[in-house]
Amino acid sequence: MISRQYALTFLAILSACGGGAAGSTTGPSAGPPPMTATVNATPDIAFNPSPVQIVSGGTITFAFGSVAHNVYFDAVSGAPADIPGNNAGTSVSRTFASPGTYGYSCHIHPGMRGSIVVGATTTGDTPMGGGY
Ligand SMILES: [Cu+2]
Repeated sequence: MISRQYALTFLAILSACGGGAAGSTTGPSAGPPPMTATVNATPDIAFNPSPVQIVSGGTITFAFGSVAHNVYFDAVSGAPADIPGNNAGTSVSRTFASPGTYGYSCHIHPGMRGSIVVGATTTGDTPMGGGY
């Protein structure tokens, strides 16, 4: 597994930044996006927040409230499995293994859309050439 490498990388980045509150979502956009994030599917017929950023290999948890929603990802390479049906009062997680932008929509409510931006696992670490 690569979790050990992840941990070391994160430690290095955190100490390089210094002083910043780990996991803060209100600070300037320095450092990598988080490993996990929660998207609320709200009774207001919206996904919030959107877009939301995580690192490659990170997990999004969709938190469904009192009004039923579902999540169908746009047909792009690397998109995870859809969350079909009527989901209310539950949470469902999906993992994003590849960098990219993943749009999705609720098929119950036309126009209810969101997007997830999956960044590279590390920023500027060991450039291998032919990168982005
Ligand atoms: Cu919906």
